Amino acid sequence: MKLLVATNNRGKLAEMRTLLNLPGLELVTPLEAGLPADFDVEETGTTFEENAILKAVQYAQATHLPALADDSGLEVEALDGQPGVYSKRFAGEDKTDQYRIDFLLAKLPADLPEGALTARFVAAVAFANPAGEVLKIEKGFCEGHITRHQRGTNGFGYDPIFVVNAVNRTMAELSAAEKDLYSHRGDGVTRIRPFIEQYLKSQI
Ligand code: ITT
Repeated sequence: MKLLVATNNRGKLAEMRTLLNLPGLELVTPLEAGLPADFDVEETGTTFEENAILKAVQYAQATHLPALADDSGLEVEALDGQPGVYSKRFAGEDKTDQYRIDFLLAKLPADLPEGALTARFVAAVAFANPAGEVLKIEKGFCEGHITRHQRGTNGFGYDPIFVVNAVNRTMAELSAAEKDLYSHRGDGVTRIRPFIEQYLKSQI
């Protein structure tokens, strides 16, 4: 069965490939499914779930393939949960990951010690059938805190400034396999994977 990975984000796509390495499942990118390179879904929701559903539905309808979408972001307690669903756009449109990191660090209250900069990564993953009906949605989390001294070069996005509490290393210092084990995306996809396996069996 073909499954469209409904994302334009290369980092997410690479992680999804490992997390969804299931016998009989062929992962297809939007380009491979014939969508134009500028195909995009307007993320008008105010929650991760709403945006994941918007993406899963519109990508499935556009390709007539089952689609899995991820909407994710970073919630920083000292910033009242920002940037949250606006993690990509928070610092303005079309910025680099480094620009977004610097922008976020500049917003942190100067008096808070690093250990108090509690944060978490959140991912909502939604599965839609080829008719664009959402059949399953799950959420995943990763608890940690922000460091003002970025470390590591793996991963993408805010990974270099997010310290994973469980291992006391930044997400960007983790190998790909370690990130899958601890990350919000790993958590969310692991939760939805049994459903995808079941759906796959029902299609044979
Ligand atoms: P798609 O909508 O095409 O999937 P996107 O990058 O626009 O790609 P989102 O709207 O879900 O995805 O925005 C998520 C942003 O949150 C992403 O661009 C990163 O800045 C950040 N983010 C999400 N997951 C992350 C991770 O695992 N590591 C670091 N940053 C992450």
